Amino acid sequence: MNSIPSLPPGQQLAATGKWPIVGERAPAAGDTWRGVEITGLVDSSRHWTFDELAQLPQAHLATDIHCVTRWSKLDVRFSGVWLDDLLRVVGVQAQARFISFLAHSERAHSTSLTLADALAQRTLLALACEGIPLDLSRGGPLRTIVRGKYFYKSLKWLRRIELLSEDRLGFWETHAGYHNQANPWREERFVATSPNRIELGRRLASLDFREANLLNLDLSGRDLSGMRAARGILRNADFRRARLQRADFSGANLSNAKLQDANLSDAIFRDADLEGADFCGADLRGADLRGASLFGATFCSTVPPDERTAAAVALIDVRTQYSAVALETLAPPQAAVLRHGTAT
Ligand SMILES: Nc1nc2c(c(=O)[nH]1)N[C@H]1C(S)=C(S)[C@@H](COP(=O)(O)O)O[C@H]1N2
Ligand SMILES: [Mo]
Repeated sequence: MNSIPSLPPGQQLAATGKWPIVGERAPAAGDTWRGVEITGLVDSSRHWTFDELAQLPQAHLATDIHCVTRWSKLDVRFSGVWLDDLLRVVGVQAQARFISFLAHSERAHSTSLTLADALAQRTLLALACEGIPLDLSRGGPLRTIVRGKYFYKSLKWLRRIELLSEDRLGFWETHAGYHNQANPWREERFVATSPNRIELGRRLASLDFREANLLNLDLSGRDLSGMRAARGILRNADFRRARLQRADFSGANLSNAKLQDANLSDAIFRDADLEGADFCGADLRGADLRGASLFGATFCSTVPPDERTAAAVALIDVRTQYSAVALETLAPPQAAVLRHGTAT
C-alpha cells in the first residue's frame, strides 16, 4: 500500500479532480474589479492594478487546502505576489496588529488575520493556480491563499487590505460562528457558542426547527422522530444516536453535522447542505438525499477497526435515494457505501 499523506484531524481527501466551490460563486455584478488597495495603519496607502501585480516577480506556493467542511486537497500550486512584499512598499505602522481582507462581492465578504499570522510568507495574493489564471468562480483575478489555516481565511476577489490596531471579524466568523484562529491541526472550526436556550426549549417542545438558525446544537441521543427542520441552518449539530425517523431537513444546512448511529430512516434531506456530515453507523434506509451536497461527507469510518466504537458503516437500502452527481464528489470509499449499500 502507498503511504497515506498526513491530513489534519477530521479531514479527508476530496475525490480526485474534484474541487468544490464554497461560499460565494461569483464577484459582485455590475461594477468591475479594479485591483487592490492597501490602506489603514500604513505610511502611505497604495493601489495596484492587475497588470501591475502581474509584472512583479511571481512567487510560487504549493500548499494543502483544508476546508472547514472536512475535504482537503493536497499540494495545490498557486503563483502570485507575497503579501510581505506589498506591505514593505506601503510601510506598516507600529500600532498595526491585525489585517482585514475585503472582497469585491455582493455581501462585501471579508476575513481577517493577525498581522503575525499573515506574514512570513504565509499569505500569497494569487493570480494563478496550476499555471493558469484563476477562474472567476475561484476568486479570480485575485484571491488570497493563506497556508496553515482553514480555507475560509483565503478570500476570493480581493479588493482591499486594511491594517488595523483592533481585529475586525470577517463574514463567516461573525455570521456562522467560524473560529477566528482556524488552525486545522487543532480543529479550530467553530467557536463553542451554545444555542439560545429559550428558542431551543420552544422548538424542542414542538419539534419545529424550520428556518431555525442554531449553531452547535447538541441533540445527541434524543427522540426527534418526525422533526421538521426544512431550511434550518444547523451547522455543526450533534445528532449522534438520535431518533430522526421521517425528519424533514429539506434545504437545511447540516454542514459538519454528527449523525453517527442516528436513525434516519425515511428522513428527507432534499437539497440539503450535508458537507462534512458524518453518517457512520446511521440508518439511512428509505432516506431521500436527492440534490443534497455531500462534499466531505462520511458514510464509513476511516478509523482503524480496533479503535471503532459503534457500527462504522451507514445502513443503506434500495429505497435510499441520492443523485449520481453527489456520488462523484465523494471520496471513493465513501461513494462505495452509497453505491453498494451495506451488508448486514
Ligand atoms: N469572497 C469570498 N471569499 C471566500 C468565501 C466566500 O464566500 N466569499 N468562502 C470561503 C470559504 S468557506 C472557502 S472553503 C473558500 C472556497 O474557495 P473555492 O470556492 O475556490 O473552493 O473560499 C473562502 N473565501
Ligand atoms: Mo470553507
